[in-house]
Amino acid sequence: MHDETDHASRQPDPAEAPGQPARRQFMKNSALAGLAGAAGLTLSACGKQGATAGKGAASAAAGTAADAKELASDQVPPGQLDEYYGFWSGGQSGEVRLYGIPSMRELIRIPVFNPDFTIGWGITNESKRVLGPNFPPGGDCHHPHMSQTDGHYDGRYVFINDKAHTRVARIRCDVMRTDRIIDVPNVQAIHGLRVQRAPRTGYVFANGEFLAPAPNDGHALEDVDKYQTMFSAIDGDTMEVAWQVLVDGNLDNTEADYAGKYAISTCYNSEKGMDLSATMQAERDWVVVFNIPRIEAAVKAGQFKTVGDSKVPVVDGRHGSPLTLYIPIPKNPHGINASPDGKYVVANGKLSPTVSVMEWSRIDDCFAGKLKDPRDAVVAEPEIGLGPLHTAYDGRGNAYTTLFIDSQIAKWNIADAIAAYNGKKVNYLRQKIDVAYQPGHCHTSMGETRDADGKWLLSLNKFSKDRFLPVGPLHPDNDQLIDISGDTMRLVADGPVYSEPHDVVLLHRRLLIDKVKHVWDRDDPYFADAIAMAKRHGINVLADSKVIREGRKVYVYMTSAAPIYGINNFKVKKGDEVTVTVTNIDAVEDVTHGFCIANYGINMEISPGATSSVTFTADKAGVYWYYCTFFCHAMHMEMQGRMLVEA
Ligand code: K7E
Ligand code: CUA
Ligand code: CA
Repeated sequence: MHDETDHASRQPDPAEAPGQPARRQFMKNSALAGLAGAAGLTLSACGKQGATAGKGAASAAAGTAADAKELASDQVPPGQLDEYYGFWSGGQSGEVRLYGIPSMRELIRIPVFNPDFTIGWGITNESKRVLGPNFPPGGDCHHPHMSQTDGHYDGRYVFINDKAHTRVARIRCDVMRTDRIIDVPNVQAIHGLRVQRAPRTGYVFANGEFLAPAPNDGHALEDVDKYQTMFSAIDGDTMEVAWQVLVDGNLDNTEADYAGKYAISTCYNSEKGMDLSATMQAERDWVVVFNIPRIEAAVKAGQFKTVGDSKVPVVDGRHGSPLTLYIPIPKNPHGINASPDGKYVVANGKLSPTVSVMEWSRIDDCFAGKLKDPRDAVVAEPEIGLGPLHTAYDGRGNAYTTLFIDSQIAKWNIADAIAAYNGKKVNYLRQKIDVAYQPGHCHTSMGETRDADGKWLLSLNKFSKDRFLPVGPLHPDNDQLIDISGDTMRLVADGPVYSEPHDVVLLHRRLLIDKVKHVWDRDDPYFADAIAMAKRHGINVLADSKVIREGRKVYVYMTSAAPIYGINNFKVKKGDEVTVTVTNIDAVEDVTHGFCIANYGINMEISPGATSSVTFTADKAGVYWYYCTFFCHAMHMEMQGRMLVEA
């Protein structure tokens, strides 16, 4: 484990200081006073209960301690708004969840890869246009990231991967709805995903994780030497794969620089191992840096091939290519995170207790041939603790690294780590805080942009064990909110979450609050197909409620205005293909209607101003009531009608 750490001296661990209570007792309330004494701190308020006391009471409780800064509160009083938006990966659910921070209240869920009966995702024609005709039944989301312009969040889109089906999705932030999902060809399992920061997004970078033959058509099943994977750049505007880069080894997480020149990915399987022990043979794997201008030039010059049916240009970025740089990194590295000052990028060692700090300008020098050894791009390799997975930043020169095995987050200083690497006797470790338990990602408020503001840190813990009421063998994850605004990290709140959000982004509300629509625009492209279809039938969806038959196809157009549909009943024949198009003409904020046909497996949401449509076969004769599923009016229960299906 302690390989490759010649430069990293073992540092005194602040969490193991003598006199510090054992970490189990740490969590017991009786130990809080002791901790405050031992650490020279006063905890002005503790967690949800104490923090409600408000400014005055909290300051009074803080007394005369040296660090009198009051503990920030997760409490957001009734009627007040959270300061931050949080986009949570929904993990295996295939959705994205929108939270308010610091309250950690779930605001809405955004169905992405998953069917969702609340809004009819996977049922409506509008959602099927996004999901595709034969969409798989779910997804495995890891990495949500918002589009950026010049290293600032720009509030346009959030992109997210689906590892389970090798897809990438885009969510429109103005309506919080998924508007594109694409399959990424020639690879298997998109894991790492990041966006180009500058000049804008631009590209969405996506790592193909698993090694397989390409095309993966049954040839070379046992011929492991022929297995490969690729790095993909997707055009964030068109959602088409712009190019792919064939690499050595596999690809885990990815990151981009702040200049728009590089993307960089970790590889834990440089061995091309086919089982666990084989992937752990090498003391160093690597990160691979992608030189975007050079790759674009190579594609332009026709220096690419294509694979199978795919038309995507594939350039060769394996060892020796001028398009890539392989930097050896210990050992099975996982997360990779660029610092918000635009200078450094940190690979997290996982099986090594170290993280590797690389400087972008030295990566420039490696590509330019001024530095011969790719390891010269490494400017520090501090020993942090056991199982470093991901790192986040506060914009004040400090980094926060999750330690999966230690169940801690380590705060360390980048400049001091570089000084230590250069032989200076400095302690780069600032603090370690226990988290409960086994953290994966951590993320700071605005921390992946130039606007990193160092207020909040979220630790996304895989295990919650004893932290919540027992709920059966499947436990929630525990996302912990940590105040990092002062010199010391302080735990503020625990938040149970349904499995398994790997990652989040936290952004200040000012970036989105005015961009989010309160009702749909009538000319929104999201339902433009339904409007075009109505036009072909001579229908004005805002006024007309009408049934049109074309052979075995029946088109039912109706308005919805609380508490009544424009059509009270319609008649079709068994076997007809029926398309129901409902337009919510209550263009009033928050007056949403639903349209559910009992015993027909159909439900869809029609938000104010929207048009929603669904096509199905009327395969059962009889009387079927349709009704409104969103409580919209005192007479909501009476908002109903009948579909009469003739035998
Ligand atoms: Cu570390 Cu998929 Cu980002 Cu999980 S990955 S933790
Ligand atoms: Cu419309 Cu309930
Ligand atoms: Ca390895």
